[in-house]
Amino acid sequence: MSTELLDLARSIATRAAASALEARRRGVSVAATKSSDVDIVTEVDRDTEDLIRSLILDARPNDGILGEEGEGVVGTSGVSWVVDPIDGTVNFLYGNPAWAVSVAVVEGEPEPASWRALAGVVAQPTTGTVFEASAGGGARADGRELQVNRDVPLSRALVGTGFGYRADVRAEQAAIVAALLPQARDIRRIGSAALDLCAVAAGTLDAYYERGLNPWDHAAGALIAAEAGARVAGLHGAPAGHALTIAAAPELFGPLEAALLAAGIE
Ligand code: LIP
Repeated sequence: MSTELLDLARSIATRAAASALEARRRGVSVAATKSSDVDIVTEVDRDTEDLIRSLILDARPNDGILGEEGEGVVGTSGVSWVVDPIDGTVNFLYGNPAWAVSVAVVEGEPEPASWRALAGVVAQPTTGTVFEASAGGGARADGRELQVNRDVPLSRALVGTGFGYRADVRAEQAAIVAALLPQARDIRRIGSAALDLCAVAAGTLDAYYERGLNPWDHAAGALIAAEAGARVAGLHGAPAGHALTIAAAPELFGPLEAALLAAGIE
């Protein structure tokens, strides 16, 4: 089933990515704000999610859907789709290339703590790269097998992270990254959790962590990173999710988790 779902997810994500890229070229403006005046949504976010939803339900009318921009759909099939139509929305608005369409398929409720991820696709239209994975089927980018970087000590690790949209949250996150920075090779803030997780899978980052992610930010990228050999989890063995998502090779995960705890992450 995972292979068929991956094929459908790839078809939907790549079609949505092409539509979003074309809309970007026509010009983009802010349609509304959400948790703060810098947490923006564009009409392209909404239109792209509408396209993805219609393609899913045309193919699998009994599935559930959890998306960033629309109402949840409760399915009867036991399969749900977790969708971020434009991950890296601020990059999309500014014309920076680090944004992607993220489509994941999970078994069970669309809850990170309990779902079993079956397939995931992250399509980055600005580069044409399509990252994908199915449960037990490995991770690939444009047909190339992905593997995380191994045996990298924290002191030589290139670590990705991201920040929330509320100023009080960002102040707390700044203190954490300030404590981590002298312990790592360097920090990268790409601006898309989905692409951060795919970068760990591809070895263009050694590790990634972020607090405050929504299920749609990490659903597909977490499966891709895990299938490329990363350990993807929260603190103390918890599932990856809103509290914290860490992705790294198994031997780097522990030292990074310990450094984050020592920096005061909770
Ligand atoms: C984004 C995440 C990113 C995070 C941003 C934002 P969005 O999702 O992918 O990792 O740092 O603050 O939440 O809002 O572009 O879908």
